[in-house]
Amino acid sequence: MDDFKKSTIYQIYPKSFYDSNGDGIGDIRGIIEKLDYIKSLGVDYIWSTPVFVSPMNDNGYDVADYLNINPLFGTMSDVDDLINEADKRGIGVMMDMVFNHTSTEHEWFKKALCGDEKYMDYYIFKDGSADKPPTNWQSKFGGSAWEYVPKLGKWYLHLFDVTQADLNWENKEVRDELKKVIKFWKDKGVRGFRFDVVNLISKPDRFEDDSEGDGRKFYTDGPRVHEYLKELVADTGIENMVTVGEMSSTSIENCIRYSNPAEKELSMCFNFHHLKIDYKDGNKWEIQEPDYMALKEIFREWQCRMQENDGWNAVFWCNHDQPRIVSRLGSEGKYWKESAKMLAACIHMMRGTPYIYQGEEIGMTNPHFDDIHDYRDVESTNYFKILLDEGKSEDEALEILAARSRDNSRTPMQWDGSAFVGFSESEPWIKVSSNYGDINVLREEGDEDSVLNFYKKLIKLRKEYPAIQDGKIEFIFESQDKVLAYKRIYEDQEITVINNLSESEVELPEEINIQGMKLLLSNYKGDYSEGIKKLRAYESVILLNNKR
Ligand code: TEU
Ligand code: CA
Repeated sequence: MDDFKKSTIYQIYPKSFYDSNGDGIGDIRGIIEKLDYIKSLGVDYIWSTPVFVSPMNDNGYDVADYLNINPLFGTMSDVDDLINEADKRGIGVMMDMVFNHTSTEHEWFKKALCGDEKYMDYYIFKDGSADKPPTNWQSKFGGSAWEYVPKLGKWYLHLFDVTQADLNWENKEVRDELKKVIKFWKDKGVRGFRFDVVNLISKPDRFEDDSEGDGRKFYTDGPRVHEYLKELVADTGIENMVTVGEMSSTSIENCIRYSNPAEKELSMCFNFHHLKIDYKDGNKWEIQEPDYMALKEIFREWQCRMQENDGWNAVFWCNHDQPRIVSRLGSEGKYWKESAKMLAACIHMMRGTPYIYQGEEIGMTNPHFDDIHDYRDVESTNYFKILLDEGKSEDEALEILAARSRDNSRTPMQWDGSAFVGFSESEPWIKVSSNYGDINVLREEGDEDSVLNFYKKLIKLRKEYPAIQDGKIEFIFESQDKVLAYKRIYEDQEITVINNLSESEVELPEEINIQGMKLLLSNYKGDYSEGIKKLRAYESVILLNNKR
C-alpha cells in the first residue's frame, strides 16, 4: 500500500517558522533546528513552501531561479543538510514546484522582454494596442490578468501578480525545462513534490472574453492538463514519489483523474470547496456565516466519489493562503481547546492524507490585525484598495481582511511566551499574534490535555489502524447540519467518528450504544459507558468496534 495512506504531512512556511540567524526572518537552518520537534509530532513528510531565488513579491511563489536558494532563507548546502537530517529522522522533504508561472525577474522572462523570440514563446504574449488587453480575464490578486509591454507592443498573461508571468506549457521546450528542475531536486534526495496551481497550466487555443466570469473557466483544468501531467511524471520518473497538486476551483471528475493510480499523474489533490462555505456567492471578500450543510455535502461528495473511483484526497483545513480554522469554524474563547481538537479529528480520520499547517497543531488563531500597515501579503494589500474603491469604509475593509487575509496564517510560529515568541531574537518581519502567552509549543508540550498532544494522538491512530488508512468511509447522521459523523470500515475493523460542529449541545437522532466498543480518543474527559445521546459543545468522539 502507498505509504502516503498512513502518513501525515506537515506544511512549513519557512519565513514564519524559525529564525536561526536573528534577522527576524525564518530560514532553512531554522527548520533543521526544529526537526526534533517535527519528529515528535509523528509526521512523515514536511512540505516546505518555496525557498528558491525570488524577489519575494508573493513570498517565493514568484520564482526567479528554480535551481538556486534565496539567500534570505540560506544556501544550497543548508537544503542538503535539511534533506539529510530529516532523512535521519525518517522524514521526507517535499519541495514546492511553482510551474504555472515564473517571476518576471527570471532570466527567461528578461530575455523575452528583450524581444528574444525563443523566450517570448516561453510565456503567453499577445499582440494588441495599449488601450485594450487581449481578454477581460482578471488576476486572482485583483485587476486585469494582462500587462502591456510598450517596447514589444504586446501583452503578457499573469493570472496572479503582475510580476508572476504565466508559462506557455504548449511549448515543449518549456515542459522540458521544468522536467530538468524536477530531476535536479529528485537527484538531491527530496521525497516528494507539491505542485502549485498546477491545474491552471493548460490554456485554451483561442483566448476570448468571459461574458460572465473572470476567465477561469477557460484555463481551469484546461484541455491538455492531464496530458502534460502524465508527460511530466513519466519523463521525470516520479510516479512512486509523494506528489500533491493544488487544484484551484477544480472538479471531482478532474481530481479523480489527477489522483487515480491508473492514470499515473499525482498521488493526491488539494481542492478548496470546503473552504468556501463562508464566501457569500462564492466571493472570498464577502463574508457570510459558514453553511454547515454545504460543508457536510462537500465532504460527503468528495470523500465518497473519490472512494468509488479510486481517487485520493489531501485532507486539510489550513495552509499559508487560508485563515486559521479555529478562528473560522471554531471558537477563540471558552471552547478554544475543544473546537481546535474537534476540527482536527473531523479531517484526520477521513479517507485521504492529512496535512497540518505549522501552528495549527497548537491551535494558533488569526492575529486580528486592525491596522493596514500590519499586513504584508500582496493579495491582501491589493484587495484593501479594491474594497475601498468599491465604497467600503476603512473599518469595513479591515474587518474583511481580519477574516480573510492570507497573513492570518503567516504570523510567526509561537514556540514560547517570550516577546518574539521564541521565533527570533529580533523583531519578526510580521507582527506576532497577541495570544502567544497562552498558545505556544512550550506550554502545550508539557500539558497532556493540550491541542498539541491531541494532534499527536490523531497522527498515531492513523499509523495503527488500517480502517483509518484505507477503510471504506460511510457518513451517518447526515440530516443533522451541526453533526459531522462517519464510519471507517476495513475487514472486521470499524471506527466511528462523531463531531459536534457547534457551540451548542446537540441531540443525536439515535443513541450510540458503545457496548463492545473501545473509546480511542475524545476531546472531553469521561468514558461514555452510558452510551452517547447528546454531544456537548464541539464534542468529538472516536470509537473502535473490532468484532463487528
Ligand atoms: O495559491 C493559489 C491560489 O489559488 C490561492 O491564490 C488562493 O486561491 C487564494 O490565495 C485564496 O485566496 C497558490 C499558492 O498557494 C499561493 O500562495 C500563491 O500566491 C499562488 O498559488 C500563486 O503562486
Ligand atoms: Ca533568518
